[in-house]
Amino acid sequence: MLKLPETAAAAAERAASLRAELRRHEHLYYALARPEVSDAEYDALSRELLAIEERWPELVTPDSPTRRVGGAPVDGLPNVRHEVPLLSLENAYSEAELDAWLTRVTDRLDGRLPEVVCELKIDGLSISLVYEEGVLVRGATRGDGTTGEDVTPNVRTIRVLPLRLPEGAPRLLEVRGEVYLGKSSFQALNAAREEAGEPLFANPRNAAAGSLRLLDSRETARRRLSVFLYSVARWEGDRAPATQEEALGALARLGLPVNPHHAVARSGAEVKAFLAEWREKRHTLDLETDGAVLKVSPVSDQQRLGATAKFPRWALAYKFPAEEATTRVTAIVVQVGRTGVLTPVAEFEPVLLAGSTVRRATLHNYEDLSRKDVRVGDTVAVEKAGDVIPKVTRVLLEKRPPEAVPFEMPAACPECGEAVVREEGEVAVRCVSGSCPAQVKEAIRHYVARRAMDVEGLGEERVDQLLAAGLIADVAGLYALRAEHLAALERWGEKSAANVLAEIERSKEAGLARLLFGLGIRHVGEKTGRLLARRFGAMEALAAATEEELTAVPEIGPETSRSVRDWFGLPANVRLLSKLSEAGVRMNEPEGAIAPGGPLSGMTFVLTGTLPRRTREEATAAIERAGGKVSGSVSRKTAAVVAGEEAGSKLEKARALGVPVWSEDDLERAIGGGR
Ligand code: 0OX
Repeated sequence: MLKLPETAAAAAERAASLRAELRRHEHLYYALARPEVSDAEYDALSRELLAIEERWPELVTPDSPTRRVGGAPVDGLPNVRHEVPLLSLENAYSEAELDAWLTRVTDRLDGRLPEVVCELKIDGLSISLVYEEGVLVRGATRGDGTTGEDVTPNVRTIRVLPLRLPEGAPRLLEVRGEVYLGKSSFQALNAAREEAGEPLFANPRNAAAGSLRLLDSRETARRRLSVFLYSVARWEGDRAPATQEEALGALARLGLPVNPHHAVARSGAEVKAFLAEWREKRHTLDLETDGAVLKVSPVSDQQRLGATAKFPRWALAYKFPAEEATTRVTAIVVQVGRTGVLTPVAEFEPVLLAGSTVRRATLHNYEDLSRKDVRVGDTVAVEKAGDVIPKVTRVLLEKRPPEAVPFEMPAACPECGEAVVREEGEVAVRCVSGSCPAQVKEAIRHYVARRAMDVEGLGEERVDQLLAAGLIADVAGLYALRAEHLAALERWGEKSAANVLAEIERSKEAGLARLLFGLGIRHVGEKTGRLLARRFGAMEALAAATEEELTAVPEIGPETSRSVRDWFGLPANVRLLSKLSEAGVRMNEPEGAIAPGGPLSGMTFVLTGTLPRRTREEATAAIERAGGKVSGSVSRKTAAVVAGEEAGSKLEKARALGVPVWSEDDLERAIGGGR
């Protein structure tokens, strides 16, 4: 049972601290995709806050995390109002909570437990689809349950989803379901992102959410999203289903994808048998499930039970307990990443966890490690909660051998032996040596990535080969490679050697913006690379810029400015730039690429819909090269809204404000024809 604070003052203090804690976890989960606690731990905090707010209503604040049902819609995608709101589900984490729900349902239905449909709960992202006269006309995310985001063009790219229903479909059908990414597609997507030097998704759920909410549906189409539909929100037409069981059957008959793993239970025991069956078996599926959703089947009983402010009373999400196993730590090794950050990793005796054998788990950083005080020889609990990445949750202190000593982070980099540093206010310990082999490899991979210098044909394996053969020691080494060196390597032929050399040659013209991104300067991503290139025009001017001049560039903060200054302050980096320049790598933007006084200078544009020829990124780059800016929202100051097919509310807003609407051709003419 929850223990409430004794006094109102203590309650106020506890509520404030719970709110701060919940917000921090929300940020970690939604914004950073790096949750520190399981859903169950989050819910426990949330329930405690709710209990305090119920007992002391005067403590409720309108922005309390308990007042919010889901993520608020973000800028960029048009909003849509849901005709029938999407409620959330009440969670149960134990058999006792499940029993309490079964009892509540039974009591409210005069002592009778109706049939309960048990469905595996897919860990994805809720979606609402509308079919009018059998045609898919709208797909929307859940948003806050009342207003979601219009993702129709993206939903249309999901292959398993029919765009048109067969004869006999109801006049109007609104169905709800879950968009997800299969485990294998998730792994393939992350592998490709790694290859391209792009940040990885933490788990399939985040990858699915990120993919569905892209502004460019062509990119969504490449992501192999799937969907399972599980409920009827509106059915206008004959033969509306009278039970959840019939609804699933009707959806399947209309050709809509329905999860085949569901069952009808006629008693609490049958519900539990379903849960027991799937607790382990779920790991054999190619999708992530974190529990089961139990639904009172007859619609008439659903209506009698009704809903609370947040949840339908007739449905419950039963979450499987986080998978936990215990094992012994055999070693703690320290890995060095591209940015030089040292990450401690626990290696342990192989153990079966959530359907796969795990041998190691990240300990995140030194702070995390010392807080948990994990030592070699310790027996630890390892958990895999929703995430694919296992983590060490705690040490079983009673099993600690007497000789176990606290782990110390090395003072020198395990890869290159140089001293490591820990910057003030940062948890990360890093190696700052520019010649550290671990960093060199990652630096090269980042440099050749598609969005940086775009050298095709140099994947991880080939970079490893070049390094092992001693053919390159830094990115400048790429430009000294010769065909005969490459052709002599295993699995390379003359043709692939020639192709890669041509790509390397071509990369010399990539221009300053890409080069800055490719150099891997901390805090300089693609966009910052473009901003700096536009402001300074040439590497020399940037190298000479003071921190104040850098901070004066709109959207460049003090952290980035300092990092850029620090980077140019290291002699090894200056030497690297001279080598690149001597090799013929362009140190400014190609002629006319970025025009401070360009044809669009001082003008802000908003893009909406799908343009016929350019992706959103390409259009943005073209506008920026011509001196213009791109913003996410329309205002009176917007120079023009560039609209393509499927343009949404931004187009309406532009018309309402009298902002000019351009086609891609209009944009082309304004820029002067160049891409
Ligand atoms: C899932 C899932 C989620 C609609 C009616 C009550 C809640 N993640 O698999 N939600 C629902 O049902 C909603 N069913 C599911 N299977």
